[in-house]
Amino acid sequence: MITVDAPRLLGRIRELGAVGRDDENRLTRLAASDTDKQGRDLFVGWLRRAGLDVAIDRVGNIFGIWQSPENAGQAPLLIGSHIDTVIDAGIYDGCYGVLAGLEVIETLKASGFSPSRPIAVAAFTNEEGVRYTPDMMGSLVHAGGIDVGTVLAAVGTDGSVLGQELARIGYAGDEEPGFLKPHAYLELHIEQGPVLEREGMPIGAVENLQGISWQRVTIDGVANHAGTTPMSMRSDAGHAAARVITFLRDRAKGSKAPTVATVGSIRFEPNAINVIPSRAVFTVDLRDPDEQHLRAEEAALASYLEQLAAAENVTVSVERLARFEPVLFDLRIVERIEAAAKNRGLGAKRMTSGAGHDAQMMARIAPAAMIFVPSAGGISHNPREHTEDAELVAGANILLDVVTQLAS
Ligand code: HGY
Ligand code: MN
Ligand code: MN
Repeated sequence: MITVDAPRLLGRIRELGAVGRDDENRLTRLAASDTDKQGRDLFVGWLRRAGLDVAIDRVGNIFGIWQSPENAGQAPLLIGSHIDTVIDAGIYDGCYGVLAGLEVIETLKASGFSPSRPIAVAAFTNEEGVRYTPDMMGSLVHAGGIDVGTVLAAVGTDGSVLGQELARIGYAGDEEPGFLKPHAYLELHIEQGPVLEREGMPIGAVENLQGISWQRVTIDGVANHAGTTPMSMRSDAGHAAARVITFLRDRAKGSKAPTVATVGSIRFEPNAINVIPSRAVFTVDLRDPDEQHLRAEEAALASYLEQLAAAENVTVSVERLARFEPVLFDLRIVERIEAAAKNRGLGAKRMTSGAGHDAQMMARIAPAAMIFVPSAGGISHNPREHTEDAELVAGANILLDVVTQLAS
């Protein structure tokens, strides 16, 4: 059984993981930023040195394509993920899957394997959605779920415009998004949760992915003097926001359903120690594997905000930032993942993905599935994110086996 070149894969994960660090050594490569460009340039250099055709589309999605005259007309097998990161990130989220995809192609090329179809690896633009929303943006465009113009006009949290930033960093490509119609799509990713480690399982065969609802809530009260304004006379946007955060947490924590709720970012105006906040702006991330239940959670929040506005004498407005329904992956590929793990003497667990991934967009246009490897302590979106080298290599070998089968 052929295996991937472990030192090459692990070395590249670490090399890419060193790109985009600030002077406190924190890793941040937000979509279309200068550090994202550095990561992109490094990846494209590896694609070229591997002898792949490099294609970049209008929203900066990067493809490395291995094709031969014999199979050029066939729909390619696509392996993908992302190399943009959150703020103060770990080195594995997204990058592991992209670099393992390249590793699988290089291993197969070197082995003399001649695939029945082209095999390509993709690094999708702005999977994280931290600077521009929605998340999984590049793969969503590729799958036809949002139009190119809307994406290129997206305004970031820093006031930048995505299309201008892509041009500035040299990744406003020529290809029309969606130009590559995959025969099937595979994504290898760290689990980013505690399940595999807790169960001592080295491989996750991901059969579905939960629904995601992102909203921005703006609460407007009245700025007033912190010292002279009686408590009964306040329209305190800051306090109202705190009530919402507590409402969401208590509701999700108390629910029997696996719903999760997160307020990850918040800001007050005028944000001064002795001024009652006139405005609070914060984001709400709600997720649930069941669409009906996710809708019920969104409705519960909406009615809570209505009551709160009256009770606290504030006004509330809500903007939808992203909304993706739960996704089922292709059972035949999930079974191939399980069989490949068994064939290598590795345990595999069927599971749901709690995190969003490009695979959920690609599942709209091709049979898709994901392979997970354990995350130490279930930690991710955190510099302490870690997966053991042996687990990383095992996951890449499962990807190698399934790709070999699907391209034979
Ligand atoms: O939010 C997510 O689940 C993904 O990391 N973008
Ligand atoms: Mn990811
Ligand atoms: Mn992520």
